[in-house]
Order: sequence, then structure tokens, then C-alpha cells
Amino acid sequence: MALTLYGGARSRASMPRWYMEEKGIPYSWRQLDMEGGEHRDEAFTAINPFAKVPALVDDGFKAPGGEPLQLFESGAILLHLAEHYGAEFSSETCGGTATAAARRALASQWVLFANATLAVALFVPANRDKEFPRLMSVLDTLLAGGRSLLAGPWGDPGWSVADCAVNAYLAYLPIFFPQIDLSPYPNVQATISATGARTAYQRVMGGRG
Ligand SMILES: N[C@@H](CCC(=O)N[C@@H](CS)C(=O)NCC(=O)O)C(=O)O
Repeated sequence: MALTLYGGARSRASMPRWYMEEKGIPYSWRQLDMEGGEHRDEAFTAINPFAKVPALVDDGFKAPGGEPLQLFESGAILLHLAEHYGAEFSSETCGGTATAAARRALASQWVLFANATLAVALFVPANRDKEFPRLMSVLDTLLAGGRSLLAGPWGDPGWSVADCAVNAYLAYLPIFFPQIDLSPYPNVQATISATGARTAYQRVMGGRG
């Protein structure tokens, strides 16, 4: 079994990379020279025809054509890792199949929220004034107490794929948008500080990912 993650410097590949570092999942890292256009080379578009990173090759699973599984989209990669390598949704660790299914569904919700809602509010300038503060207010309430976003009737599972997806974007804030005033969101600020203090996060983002 071998996992190879393709990414670039300061790219969304830092999200699945952070996940694998946190969970101690062995992987090989292939950093593409994106400034030099390596992501548009045939060797990489054979993995992601859209020429975007991250992409993951997992030879522990077969694609429909029999070749090793190739995945693009950071959210799809995160959910695959959480399911098959992070043991986040196994009925044994979740205390039953219904709970495992609920956890999986909620994890998908948060990963999709991060990539489809939060990222759009953040990176699309027209959304930053209106949509972004609304999201931040709700997140600030939900993040109070430093619990995992997947905490529920089953207790707090600890740092999870949901936290990886959402907190990775929050941690981008002071890096990419230092002009945004985060003082109205103390719990978001605390989450960003806690993320920055994690050893696995520092290993990935030491050079800002
Ligand atoms: N929704 C995708 C976005 C992927 C994406 O836009 N990646 C950027 C780097 S962060 C990229 O590869 N850009 C190169 C290009 O568009 O040429 C994901 O989350 O994986």
C-alpha cells in the first residue's frame, strides 16, 4: 500500500498533508513546480486532467479500470483518508453502525462547507464583505470551548477531518488576509492559535505549506 500526494508550495495540498501528518499515515510527497507549470505536464494531467492540486494516488485501491485509485479535489481526498486510514467512521470506534453513518455524514457536511461555502466566502472578493462576517459569527459560536466540530452525543472524537477542513481555511486568514479584523471572533482566533501550535500543522506549514 502506498499513498502519493501531489501538491505545490502554498497550495490546498496542505490540507490532506496536514491530515496525514496528524494521523501518522505514511505517504510520499511530490511537490510540483507550479510556477514552472509542472502541473500542466502530461505526467500530472494523467492524474488530474484539470491540472490542479492536490491529487492523491492510492495503490491500495483499484479504480474501475484496474489501475491504482487517483483522486483529485481536496475534500474527496480528505474523506477517503478519514474513512480508510484515519478510522474515523468505523463502527468499532464510533460505537455502532448508525453512529458511524452519522459521523460520516457530518464529516461530509463540514468538508463540503469548508470547500464550497467558506472558501468561496473567503477567496471570492465580492463575497468577503457580506457573506464572510455571517459565516464567522456562526463559526465563532460553534467553536467555543475548543471542541471538535464532530463532537456530539457520542462525545468528542478529538481532532477530526472536519476540523482539518475548516480550521485549515481559518488558519489561512492571518496569512492571506491580515487586513481582516478577527477581534469580533475570539473563538475563531483561539482556534487559529491552537491550529498554529499543533506539531503536525507546523511540520506542513513551517514554510507556509
Ligand atoms: N476545489 C479544488 C481546488 C484546487 C485548486 O484550485 N488548486 C490550485 C492550487 S491551491 C491549483 O492547482 N491551481 C493551478 C491552476 O489552476 O492552474 C480543491 O479543493 O482541490
